[in-house]
Amino acid sequence: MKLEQIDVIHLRMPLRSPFETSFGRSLTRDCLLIIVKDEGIEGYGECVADWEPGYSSETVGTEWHILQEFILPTVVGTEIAHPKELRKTLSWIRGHRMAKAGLEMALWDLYGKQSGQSLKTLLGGRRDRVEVGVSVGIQESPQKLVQVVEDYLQQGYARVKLKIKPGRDVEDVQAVRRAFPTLRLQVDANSAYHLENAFVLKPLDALNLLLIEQPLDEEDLWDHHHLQKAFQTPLCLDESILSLQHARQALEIGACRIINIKAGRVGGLAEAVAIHDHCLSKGAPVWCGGMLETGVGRASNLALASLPGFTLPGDISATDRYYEEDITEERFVLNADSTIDVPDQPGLGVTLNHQAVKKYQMNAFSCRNFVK
Ligand code: NPQ
Ligand code: MG
Repeated sequence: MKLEQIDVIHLRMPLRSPFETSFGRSLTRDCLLIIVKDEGIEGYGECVADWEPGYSSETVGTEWHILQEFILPTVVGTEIAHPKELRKTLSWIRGHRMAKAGLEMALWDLYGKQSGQSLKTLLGGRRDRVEVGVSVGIQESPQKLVQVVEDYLQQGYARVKLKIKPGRDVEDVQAVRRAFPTLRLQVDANSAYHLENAFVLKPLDALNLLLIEQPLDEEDLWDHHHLQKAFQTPLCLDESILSLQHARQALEIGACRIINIKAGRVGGLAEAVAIHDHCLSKGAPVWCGGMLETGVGRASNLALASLPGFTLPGDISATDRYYEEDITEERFVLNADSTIDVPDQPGLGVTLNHQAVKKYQMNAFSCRNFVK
């Protein structure tokens, strides 16, 4: 692949309903759409950084800066034989995994289109459809939460994740558990607790949850070990796991028993597959996290989740969970058995709705190779 031109487009998409987590309430979702061009073929990638640094220190602003000043000048005009090569080419740039992952996704899409293979095939995926669940934001009351969950169950979701925060935890989860005694249920605190106050969550241990996701700070790996010792329910790490090394160390010290894999958070699909392979060899379940992706990132998540070690349902909901209109022509729909079909066309298997891209575009820049 010769990367003759790379475009970066900052998009701001309206959410169908506000999404509240322990770090705030969102009415819109930002992302960077990355388009690589080689001999008339385009590859699409999505950088999942948000406008605000609530989930991660990486934002639209920081990733825009790193892409424009460092990542794109490093790769534009160069020959890249395979997307897996990108990691080494960019290793001199510290951090900024979401920007690197966004570009890498575009290279996987381009490589798949040029070689006539789907991303699923390229990554070693086995399934044609993957089990999915829905992530439910914090609501105004436990009663309202039960209603919202019931609505998602009626739509066909068979696994539900509840967002929790201090003051809105045990009571909310108990209400949902009472209403749906056999529902596959899990919770996500997005780093909102410290070891000192996390024991208020102890009653969750009696609610037969699949897992408790990221209760403590991203950097508190050792405190997660202390907490896991005190809980029967498996802890699952999300924000803490930025690489294969982190995943290996977290499992070794017993900081968690399950890992949430997001390609954006760990620097790309190649690293995500490496974490998957390691966890599979250690018998640790993994599942595919979600970042409110557009159809571009959603297609990538579906391909990743089709690998054999993804044994728990992913946070890969149908398009209409988040967006009335998407930037891809394809919309992803929920099957009756709480699965979504994995795209099987070359690359990501999606086409852009250029009108929608224009509509949601905030800003854009191009990086071109002028040397012939
Ligand atoms: C998580 N995702 O697992 C993330 C959190 C997250 C599906 O729960 C805007 C608003 C951007 C909310 C990015 C899910 C977000 C957001 C990530 C939530 O932790
Ligand atoms: Mg999470």
